[in-house]
Amino acid sequence: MDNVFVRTHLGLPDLDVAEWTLTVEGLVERPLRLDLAALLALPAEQLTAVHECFGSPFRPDVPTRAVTNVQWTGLRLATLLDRARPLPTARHVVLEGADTGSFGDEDDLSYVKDLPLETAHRQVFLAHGMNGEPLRAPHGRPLRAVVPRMFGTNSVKWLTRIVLTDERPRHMFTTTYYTRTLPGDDTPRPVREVDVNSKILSPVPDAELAPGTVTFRGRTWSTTEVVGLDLSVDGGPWEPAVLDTLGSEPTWQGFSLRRTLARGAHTVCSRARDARGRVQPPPGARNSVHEVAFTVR
Ligand SMILES: Nc1nc2c(c(=O)[nH]1)N[C@H]1C(S)=C(S)[C@@H](COP(=O)(O)O)O[C@H]1N2
Ligand SMILES: [Mo]
Repeated sequence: MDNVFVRTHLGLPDLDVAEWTLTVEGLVERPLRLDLAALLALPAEQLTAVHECFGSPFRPDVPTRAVTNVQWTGLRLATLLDRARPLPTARHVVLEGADTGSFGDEDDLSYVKDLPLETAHRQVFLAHGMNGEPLRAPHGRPLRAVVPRMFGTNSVKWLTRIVLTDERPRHMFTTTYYTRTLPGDDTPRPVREVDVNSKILSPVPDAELAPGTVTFRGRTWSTTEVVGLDLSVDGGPWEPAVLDTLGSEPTWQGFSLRRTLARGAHTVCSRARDARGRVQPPPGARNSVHEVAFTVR
């Protein structure tokens, strides 16, 4: 098994790849239907991007930090949209997966997400490969959407239908759940762009370290480049860590800092600041500063 987390709302679909097709329909001049061979025949591109689960839509303020970096292989949705030729009335792109089932108090649901046409055209990637292998079933075989810089919930797996519409679809996973009101806003908006966030990977929580120098390491990510990553040891002042710059791809960024610490119990907190000036908030938000407790023997 790979180490990438798996999230499903309706369970895995019973999907026969040989029978599977993808359609592009709705407000388009030329509806398309493609099988996997047709998609694999198109020139393949790579995309490396941070992949983060928003967490439970019932508890939007709980930090989960289920996050990784993935190298995807596939093609840009734009290639298919350009072929299908959206009509001037098309404003939204609806992505639908093959999984069906019950969620909350509704039955016979499928997994549906939507994006503004312009955003979908610019950003959505259609992946048939993941970390150098064909996509595995739990991750959406044979084809899934990937929306870089947006929460994983937007990256529809087992993609079967792409529908262009003039209005947003009202649905469990578009307008009922996965909406939130951000600080400074008074309207609930769909859960899309990721928050500025960070995760300390070393030491792991409750680690018992040998005496000497401790190297703190972790990852940080946002919708734009993270330009500052500060650590605070034992509640002390924030100190800048060494931070990797962002390359050309929408990946996470590494950080590290070495410190010599006395024996005993310690804590370390990480706080990221991005190029838009957004800073991780104190505890209580889903992207609050990350704290890890550990001991030096
Ligand atoms: N069809 C479908 N796509 C889906 C989901 C789902 O339940 N069904 N879950 C979403 C959520 S909430 C996340 S975080 C990502 C997780 O992708 P992964 O399981 O490959 O890590 O898939 C998204 N795409
Ligand atoms: Mo998720």
